[in-house]
Amino acid sequence: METLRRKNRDFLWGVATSSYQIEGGADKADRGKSIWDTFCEGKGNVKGGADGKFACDFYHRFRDDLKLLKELGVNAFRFSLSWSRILPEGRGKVNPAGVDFYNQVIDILKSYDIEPLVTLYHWDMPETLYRCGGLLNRDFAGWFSDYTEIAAKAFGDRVKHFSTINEPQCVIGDGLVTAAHAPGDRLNGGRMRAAIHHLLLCHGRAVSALRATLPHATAGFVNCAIGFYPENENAETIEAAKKSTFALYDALPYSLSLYCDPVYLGDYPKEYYEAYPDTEDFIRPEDLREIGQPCDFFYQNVYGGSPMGVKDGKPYSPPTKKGDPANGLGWRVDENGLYWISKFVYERYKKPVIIAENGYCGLDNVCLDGKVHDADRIDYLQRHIGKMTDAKKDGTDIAGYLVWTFLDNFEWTYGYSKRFGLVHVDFSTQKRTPKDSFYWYRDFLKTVQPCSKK
Ligand code: GCO
Repeated sequence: METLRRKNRDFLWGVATSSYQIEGGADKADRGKSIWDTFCEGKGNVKGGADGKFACDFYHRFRDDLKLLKELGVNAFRFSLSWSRILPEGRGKVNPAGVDFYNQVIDILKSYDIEPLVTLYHWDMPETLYRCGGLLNRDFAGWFSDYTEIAAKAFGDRVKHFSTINEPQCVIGDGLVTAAHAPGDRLNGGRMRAAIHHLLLCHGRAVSALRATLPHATAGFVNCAIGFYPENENAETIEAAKKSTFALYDALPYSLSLYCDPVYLGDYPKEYYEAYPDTEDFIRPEDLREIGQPCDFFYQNVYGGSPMGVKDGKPYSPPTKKGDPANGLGWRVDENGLYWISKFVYERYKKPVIIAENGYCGLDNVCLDGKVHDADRIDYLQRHIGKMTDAKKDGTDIAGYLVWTFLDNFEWTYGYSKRFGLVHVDFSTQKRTPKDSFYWYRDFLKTVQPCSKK
C-alpha cells in the first residue's frame, strides 16, 4: 500500500507541447531559422500558407499562459527546446537570449511546482545543419550531443527529465521519405536507412552527454505507434496483435521496433538485418552500445487504436465500420489502443511508460455564451484515462500521462485549421479561452493529486 501511495504521489499528470507549434517569436532575439520556417515558405506545403512565425505567441505570452497552466493544476509540463533559438547556427555560438527565454519558463514552472519535462528535438532542426547534410551526415549526431550538453548545463539544475527525439517515425517517415513534413525530402534505400541510424546515434550521444553532465537526470525516447490491440482476449489473438505492433512495417520508417529495439534492447530487430544486408555500411560496432545504453522511461504517444483478429489461424484487421468514432482529422477514436500499446511496450522494453501525448482534434468553436463546449474531447480523455488506469491495475508500470495539448496551436501541415488544445486560441487576437475540457481536466486532477505545495 505504501508503494502504491508513493507511486501515485509521483505520477506525472500534465500536458505536452512543442516549440515550433506554440512559440512564435521566430524573428526575435537572434533565433536562427529552422527547417520548419523554410518548409512553410514552400508553396502548398502548409494549409492556407500558414507558418509558425507567431503561432500562439508563447514567446511573449508565456507568463500568462503558465499562470493558466497553474490554474489547470498539472504537476508536469512537457515542452521542447528550439535548438535554433539556443544555437542560431545549430552549433558554435550560444544565443544568451534563447537560453534566457527557457530559463524564465523553467523558473516559473518550478515556482508553480510543475515539473518541466524537456524534449530536446521536436522536429525543428536548425536550417544551417540541414544544409550541412542533416541526418545524412554522421557528424550530425555530434552536433546534437553538443547541443544536448549545452542544454543540460544551462537547465539541468532545475530540469530532471529529458527526452531526446520526438517520434523518430515522423522525423524520418514524414520529413525525409514522404516529403509531407519539413524538410520535405524523398529518401529511400540505403540513404534512408543511414538517416535512421544517424537519428538513433543522436539519441545515444545525447544520452551520453546527459549522463556525463547530469548523473541524476532521467533520459527517454518518444515514440508513436498505431496501437494494434486484440479484438478478443484469446492468447492467439493477443499474440497476433503484439506481433503486428513490433513487426517491421512495409512502410519501414513508421515501424516501432526499428527504433526502440536498438534503444531499449541494444540491437536492431533480426529481420532488419535479414531484409537489408547493406545496413552494415553505416553501423559501426561501437554505435549500438551507445544507442542502447540504459534509459529511464519509455515515452509513448498514443492517439488511437486498431483492432486485430485471427481467422483460420491467420491475423487480420477487421474492417472499420461506417460511423466508427473518429476525431477531426479522421483518426479512429479507440481507447483500447492505449491499454494494449502501453502493456506491450512495457513487457518488451521493461521501462516505466509515460504516455507523452494523448489528445483529441475537434472543431471547438467559441459558442454564443463565450465558452467552448468540447464534450467529445472530455469523453475522449475519460475513455483514455480510464484505460490507462486499467492498464496500471493490470500491472503495466505507467509513470505519467500528458494530454496533447495545452493550447490550440500550429498543427504542422494543417496550419491553424485543426485544434487539439484544452485552451482555445483565437489566432487573430491571441485570446485564450479555456474549453470545457480544461475545466474537466482541472477538476479531475483535484481528485487524483495531493494538493500542491504552493
Ligand atoms: C505528433 C506530434 C505533435 C502533433 C500531435 C497531433 O505526435 O505528431 O508530437 O506535434 O501535433 O501528434 O497531430
